Amino acid sequence: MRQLLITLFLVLTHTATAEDGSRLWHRFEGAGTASIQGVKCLAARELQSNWKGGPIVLQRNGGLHREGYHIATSKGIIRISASTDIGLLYGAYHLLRLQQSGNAHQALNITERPAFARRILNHWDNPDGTIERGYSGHSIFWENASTEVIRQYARANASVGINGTVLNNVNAKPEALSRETLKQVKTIADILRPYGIRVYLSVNFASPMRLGRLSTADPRDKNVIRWWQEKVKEIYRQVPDFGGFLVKANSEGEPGPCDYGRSHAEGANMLARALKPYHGIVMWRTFVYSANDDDRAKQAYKEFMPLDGKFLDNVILQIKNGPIDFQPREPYSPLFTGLKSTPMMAELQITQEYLGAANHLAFLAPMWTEFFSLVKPQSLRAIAGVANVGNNQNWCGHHFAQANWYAFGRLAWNPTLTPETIAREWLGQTFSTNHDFLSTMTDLMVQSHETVVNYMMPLGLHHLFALGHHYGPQPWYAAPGTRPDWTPPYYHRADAQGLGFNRTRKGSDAVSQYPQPLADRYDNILTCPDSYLTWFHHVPWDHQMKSGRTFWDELCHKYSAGVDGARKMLTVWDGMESHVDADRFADVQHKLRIQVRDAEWWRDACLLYFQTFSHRPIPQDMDHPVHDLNEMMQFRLDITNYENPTCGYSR
Ligand code: GCV
Repeated sequence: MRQLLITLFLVLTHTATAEDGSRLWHRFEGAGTASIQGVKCLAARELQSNWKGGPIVLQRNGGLHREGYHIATSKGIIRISASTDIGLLYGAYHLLRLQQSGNAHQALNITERPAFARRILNHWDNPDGTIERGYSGHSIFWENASTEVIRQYARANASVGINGTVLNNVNAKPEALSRETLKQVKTIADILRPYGIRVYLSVNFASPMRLGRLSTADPRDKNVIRWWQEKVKEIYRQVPDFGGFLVKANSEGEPGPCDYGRSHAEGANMLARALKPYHGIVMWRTFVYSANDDDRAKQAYKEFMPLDGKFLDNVILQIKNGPIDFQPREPYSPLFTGLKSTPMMAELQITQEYLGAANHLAFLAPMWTEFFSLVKPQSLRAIAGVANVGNNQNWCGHHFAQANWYAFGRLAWNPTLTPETIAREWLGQTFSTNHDFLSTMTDLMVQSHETVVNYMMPLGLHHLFALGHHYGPQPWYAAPGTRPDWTPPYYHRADAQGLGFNRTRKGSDAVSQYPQPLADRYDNILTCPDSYLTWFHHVPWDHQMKSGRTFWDELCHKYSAGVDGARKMLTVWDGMESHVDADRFADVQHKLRIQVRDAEWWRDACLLYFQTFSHRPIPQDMDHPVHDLNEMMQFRLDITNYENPTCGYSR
């Protein structure tokens, strides 16, 4: 009974018509009115229900890419052609997107195909329903899963071209491969399949021991090899189009091949051989670091470059966008330009682990297009995004966090889209097509990421977060006994001379992992971009910046600009009331107020703390801190509930 009630609740919360954000960007009002002819498929049904324009014909065209489509208007009829049902579905969603964003009136002649073959969400969902770094309730897959909610999830993904999903946390429990779990995996796969989405699983490398009761998980052991072959066979019996495995090995305490003196390549290849007969792949993560190295930023490169060319062709190395860990801004991971003979995929983080969780408005398309401006999409085989989806009414915890799910899908389909285009499309479908609303809010969204970087960690600063929750600032945190690379001073290195990690040739030499001319550019303090300055340099407090200010003054101005930017977002939103329904208006306003307060908290904590090293005054022409350092250092950052707006402020 309880199960039934919970399921009913979940369905209702995700399908209600109240303005709670549950409809995402699919806010089709009223029934479809058009004549839809041709191929009978899901695309036809979607158009039948929602398209309000002229007649449409769906037709086959075997010459098009498997997932591509062509849309053309001729004599008042729109024709969508594709070689598969999925191509037709993507074409239908393209048309509906044009309709919802007010752009369906002109004659159409559109040909599309995706840039990446695999466009995958990674869910860090645990079997008990909790989500690691999730800020939007519990998992929609595990514990009280609802078929209708999963179907709506599939539809949302398909509408932006996402075609794969890893259902469980990379910190994987061996039980992810139990018979019981695989039954649920089959159920989910059956719901997702009509939407062109394949399922993948994260696996624990020690599963043969913990689940299969073997005495080892050594990838050279015959019994281990057989165990994986049998397990893979069992999976494909249930899910014939299963995508493959995602593996976090020998990272943050997870088991892996190095436990047996074997390399990452040996471990990955053993799994890849088991998957090969079924066309499955292994996505092997490069997120590795140890406490003993002089510079965490260099470690993945050092460990994986010697293995270049040693992986089988159905292994893809999954590399986080930056060399450390999804910081608000990082230079790209040098593995992307270093590896020459190994398939690679980028891992982006949609969930805002380091960007204000579900409390801050931070549109991430600008960060991701910045990444694509340096890492050529053609060099990548696939793309993954760590999902921000949970069972909260609005799916993502913040109405504007939905835009990051949307943007990930759109960029995975076409990484040359601009943040402006994506923001405008999303706003038009989600809120209003009013011209003033669209132009004002597009600007706000596009600037929001820089605003957050400014009030959290400008000028290349990184990892100033409190240990554990990664929400608020604790640049001073260095409790005795804590691993140095888990404390902020390891990264900022503040002292009487200046601030920042010296990664130049005279320092840790991380710059040399980049190709020329970038290595030289980053190595020289005069040519290094301001945005990466303290990432690569220990910058003297009086260093002359390009702006003419000293470094200390520039730092103060950046923090101040961040707070001003957050305040401006709130003011701009306040002016949008007439364009937005009352519920979502109030929700967003409430979150923006938290964001302003958090921005002040970041500015004050960081500047007051760094001032104890710089011994320089905060410039007169900017707002001065409203807190006092001792007071800030006593705040208890007890964030167990990210929806609690007082988080970070309790003593
Ligand atoms: C899933 C960071 C996060 C962890 C995460 C890890 C990873 O360290 O804080 O929660 O674990 O990255 O990406 O594996």
